[in-house]
Amino acid sequence: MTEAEIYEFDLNGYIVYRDHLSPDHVREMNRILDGELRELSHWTFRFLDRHPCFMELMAHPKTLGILRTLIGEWLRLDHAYGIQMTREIQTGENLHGGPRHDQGEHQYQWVQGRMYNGLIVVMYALEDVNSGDGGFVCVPGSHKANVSYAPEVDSHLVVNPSLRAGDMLIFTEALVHGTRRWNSENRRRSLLYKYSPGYSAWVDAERMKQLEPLAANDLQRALLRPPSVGGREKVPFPEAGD
Ligand SMILES: O=C(O)CCC(=O)C(=O)O
Repeated sequence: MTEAEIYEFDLNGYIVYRDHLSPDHVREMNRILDGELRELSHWTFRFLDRHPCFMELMAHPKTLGILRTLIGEWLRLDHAYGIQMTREIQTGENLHGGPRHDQGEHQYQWVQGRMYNGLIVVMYALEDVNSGDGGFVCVPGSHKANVSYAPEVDSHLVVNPSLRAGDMLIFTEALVHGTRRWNSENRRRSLLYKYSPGYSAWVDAERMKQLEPLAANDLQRALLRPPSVGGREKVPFPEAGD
């Protein structure tokens, strides 16, 4: 991450990388998902096991380079799911997360000149989101809030970032964030990959075991390792992600 990117993430608790995925890449993933999700009626869906391209995206070199700054050398994939929203497929509006939430797992700290994060979410937009469409919302800067106060989801403190298909939004779960009703004629479709430090887990790591046979190389296998400290090797980061 550049100094400017670190400044932005530190300030807001989230950052958007524009045009992170090419239009062809987005088109191909949408084509695969269109074939897979015909009967979708719930706003979330599983996708990692639907095509090898999603395991490859888990290990996207440039994304891993950013995560290396945010989480460190021993990171792991904690879990992943997709979100699809339309006027018909909705979820309850909510805000959640925040510093020290979930038994202290949601954390954001600076010690000796570098940052430490707990669970980090990488959200790839596969469709455009205009501000006001709804979907992902957050309270910028709330990952550093010192007052235990929960704003309402329609508070003036809440923002609804606009995204173009191919953009990547990264946020810490220590940020107060959530979902607003989807208001657009177009659908929302996002892929969420959630990464943890190597020592911790948010979901039951047993659940991720079933994905291990899908790993196509050492890097993917390393990212799917269950949490531990002792004997853990660093992630073999690809060069383009340095
Ligand atoms: O993207 C959204 O609508 C909400 C995501 C969320 O709440 C989460 O990742 O914890």
